Amino acid sequence: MTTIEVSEDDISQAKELRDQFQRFLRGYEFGMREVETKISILRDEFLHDHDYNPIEHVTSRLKTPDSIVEKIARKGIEPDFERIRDEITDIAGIRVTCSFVTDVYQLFDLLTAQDDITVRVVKDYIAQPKANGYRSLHAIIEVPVFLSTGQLCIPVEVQFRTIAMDFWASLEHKIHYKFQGQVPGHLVDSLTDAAHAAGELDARMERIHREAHGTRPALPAPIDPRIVEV
Ligand code: 0O2
Repeated sequence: MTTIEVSEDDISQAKELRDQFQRFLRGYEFGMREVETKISILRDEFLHDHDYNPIEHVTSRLKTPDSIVEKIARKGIEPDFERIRDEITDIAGIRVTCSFVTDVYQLFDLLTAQDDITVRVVKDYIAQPKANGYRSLHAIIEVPVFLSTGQLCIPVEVQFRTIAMDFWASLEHKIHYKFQGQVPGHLVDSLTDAAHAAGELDARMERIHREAHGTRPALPAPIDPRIVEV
């Protein structure tokens, strides 16, 4: 058996690195909370002032340290906090599930038009679905977080989707995981068909909703032009 000598210095350096990493991740947790609050305020305001709730549910998650390390290695990123903040933009992730496609775009517009939000990237997989049929509107936004030590600008990935898109993505994710990415061709085809059916269902449900309730009050137009990158 080989023994490894670990000096006091090594231990204190490892502890310092661990503390820095925990501080780094806390910034993301705070940024995520800021964005969650914004979304929850929009939801409450809608409910009270328009008697309508455009949001079905909101979930959020912080990437685990293991998953961050795996992505650093996969993307060949220098293990430096600033580089990681620049290159890994989905450490904090929020998923907003809406009833209808118009709600998806309205919420996106209302959130990204806020003065303290900077939009870094938008990927509109609803306008241009992925080849497998995946649909959702993704935005990487930056939100300021005010700490005792100063201000941080935290990137948060927000995915907006409908219930039908969420149902599809959840099943596709499970199948992808079960087959470790090697999904048999017939299942890939079935999933793509199901994605088209989900898209048609979204359109039908929205038509029925409009017929039943009429057009909802017009909401403000987006202030910032969209940065679209797919
Ligand atoms: P998790 O656990 O949801 O976070 P990158 O993030 O840079 O590696 P990319 O392709 O630039 O990859 O990002 P993109 O297109 O914005 O998509 C990233 C996230 O969108 C994924 O996160 C999924 O949540 C979701 N997503 C994208 N494509 C698909 C798809 O085909 N099926 C499903 N079910 N979800 C998808 P993660 O990190 O994969 O997982």
